[in-house]
Amino acid sequence: MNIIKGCIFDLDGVIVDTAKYHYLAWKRLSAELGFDFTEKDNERLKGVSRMVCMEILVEIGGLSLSEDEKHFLADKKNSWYVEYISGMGEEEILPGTREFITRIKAAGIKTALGSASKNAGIILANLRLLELFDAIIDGTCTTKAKPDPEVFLLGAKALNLPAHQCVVFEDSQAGLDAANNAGMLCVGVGSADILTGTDFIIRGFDSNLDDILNALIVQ
Ligand code: B16
Ligand code: MG
Repeated sequence: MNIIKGCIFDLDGVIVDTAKYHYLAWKRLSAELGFDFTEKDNERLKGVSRMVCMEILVEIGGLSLSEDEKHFLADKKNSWYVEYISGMGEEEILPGTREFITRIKAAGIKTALGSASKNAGIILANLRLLELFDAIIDGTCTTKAKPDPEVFLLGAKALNLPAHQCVVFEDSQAGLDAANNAGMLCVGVGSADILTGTDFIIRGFDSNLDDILNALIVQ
């Protein structure tokens, strides 16, 4: 009996490390605004939407900005980010990821992307991964940021599956909270010292995932 019929993957931190490009662009913006933005600060931006990131930056910099100014600055950051990711290629796919998704598809499992990024389409196209997903739910389809479950519930709907038959792969705490809020199983991608509320935890897709596959899918 198969328990899980759909896998929903986060993008940044699960399929590819775009966090480094987000960091460069937010750091460039903060430098222009006259304050420092550290890698530790960048951790707070993982998995959350662009405008939530902007609010966090405003807090870190102690800024007082109008809504229009925040949107203007977030657009500026995004134009730099898009410039940085334009050179990405297949070599930046995190090790084992393509092979894992190919393997579960061959086992009859449906696949969806569940990302907060409005740039997910460009990134997947650059990585030549678009064809591996049955559905793509990204920041252009959602109105609520993780930890709201919207992105994953839309993913399950697009796959025509109930939430309890889906498992989410996520690297951010906001994303894991979103998966739990959606009533889905979740696999944390990262360290058990940092991530909480996971059903399973993996370091990445280059490790031996047979136990997890057996537990979730092949029973
Ligand atoms: P964009 P994910 C998220 O991607 C990133 O983790 C987060 O840092 C970023 O702010 C968000 O996408 C929005 O990205 O500015 O490209 O729309 O982890 O949900 O795949
Ligand atoms: Mg992520």
